[in-house]
Amino acid sequence: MNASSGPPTENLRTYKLVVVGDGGVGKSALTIQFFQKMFVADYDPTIEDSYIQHTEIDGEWAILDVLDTAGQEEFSAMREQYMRTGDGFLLVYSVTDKASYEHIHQFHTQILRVKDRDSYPMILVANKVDLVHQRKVSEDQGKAQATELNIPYIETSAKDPPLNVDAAFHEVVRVIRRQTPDNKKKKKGGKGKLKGKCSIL
Ligand SMILES: Nc1nc2c(ncn2[C@@H]2O[C@H](COP(=O)(O)OP(=O)(O)O)[C@@H](O)[C@H]2O)c(=O)[nH]1
Ligand SMILES: [Mg+2]
Repeated sequence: MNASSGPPTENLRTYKLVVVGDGGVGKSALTIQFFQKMFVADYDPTIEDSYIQHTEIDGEWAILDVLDTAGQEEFSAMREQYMRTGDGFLLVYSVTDKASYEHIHQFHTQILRVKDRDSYPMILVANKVDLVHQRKVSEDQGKAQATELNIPYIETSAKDPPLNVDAAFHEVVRVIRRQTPDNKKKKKGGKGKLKGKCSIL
């Protein structure tokens, strides 16, 4: 029997979340702040690791299985593999690094291509907003890109005191939960894609 407090142990849905973005934007700092409630100033940039935790989101317990990605090889089999298995994605850039902001659409495009879908649960995460004097990407620019990609936007800081770190992870789970069977449909009319479309005469 379970004790009355704490998460239930049965029938919990597991959400596989993947944190993507350029190197140095704070993917590991956000992930470790979420799981271990501490800020790591210098986490090895080459370590790719996953973390699992029971979490209650909007009164409903879930298992969050989060992959903190690392590495730059854009078209590696590794990257496609984690994109295939993710249920939801945090697209992270740093507000101090314009290039990381500009690279977001590439991650977005690649995820949709790997998933063969028109949309997929993702959120745009503008990290390092504590560094106000080094800021290169404004809130308006962040929101504009989120609107263009049709995904939610959130500003975070992984540094203590953390800002919106839990909120970012929880929001992706909400987006996954809100998926309707209709927007789970595969991409329609993709050019050159004939699979499953042969008609039987
Ligand atoms: N000031 C500040 N520094 C951050 C923040 N997030 C990460 N950093 C720092 O930025 C550097 C890169 O972070 P890291 O998490 O390793 O980036 P990753 O390569 O995307 O995993 C490290 O020195 C972090 O301490 C943040 O929100 N605010
Ligand atoms: Mg890292």
